[in-house]
Amino acid sequence: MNGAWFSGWRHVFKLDPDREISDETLDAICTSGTDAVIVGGSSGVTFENIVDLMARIRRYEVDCALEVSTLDGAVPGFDGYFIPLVLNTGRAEWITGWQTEGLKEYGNFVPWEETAAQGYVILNAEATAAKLTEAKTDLDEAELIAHVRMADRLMRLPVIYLEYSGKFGDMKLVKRARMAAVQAQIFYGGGIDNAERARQAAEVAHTVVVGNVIYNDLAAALSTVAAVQETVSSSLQAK
Ligand code: 1GP
Repeated sequence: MNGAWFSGWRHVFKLDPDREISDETLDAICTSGTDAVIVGGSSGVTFENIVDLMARIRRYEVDCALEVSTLDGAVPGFDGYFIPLVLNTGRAEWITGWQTEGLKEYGNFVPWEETAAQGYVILNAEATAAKLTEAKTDLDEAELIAHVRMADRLMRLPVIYLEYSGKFGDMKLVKRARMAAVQAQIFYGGGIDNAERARQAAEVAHTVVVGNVIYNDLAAALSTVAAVQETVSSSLQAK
């Protein structure tokens, strides 16, 4: 797609460094056949809990990336780094403010080839990230497509992340967003808690992110890997 280090990812598990995870569960996640594990969270993220989780994931071969969401959360040693920019907030510090602060401090150490900006559009008002950033979540289709074009065409961001964290989103809207994007890779995350929802998301997004269900129902979480991969391969075959 875009030749980037994450361009082949179809299924991703997201782990929150602020939540406990047993060795058995982590083993199942890292050996599940998922394309990658992203470490990231909206609250309680510290240098220490990121290092701790990274060291445990590093025992496995799976690709592992960090979503850098706090100034002291830039931990070396990951395969790749995502820098979220929240596009649907009126608060500039979440669009480029904190990111610029981070670059002032760590700009000389950024592994640019393995670092990518993510244009976040947060679409669930109840999500912690929505509250934190005061995101305007009630976007209609025209407003969402305008955000996608801003990210994809004007800002040329490599990733647009449609974030419904905690709630399964409107797949019709996600499809419209995907169709409006020309070069960006569309990540979808939120409320995927079974294989059927994973399949539906895989039909409309390039990359499907599964988070919360890992901590509530491991078997259901694991079932999403094959669901996404089968959906991707059947759509490739159909072409
Ligand atoms: C969260 O998009 C991810 O950032 C996944 O969402 O936790 O609802 O699966 P869930």
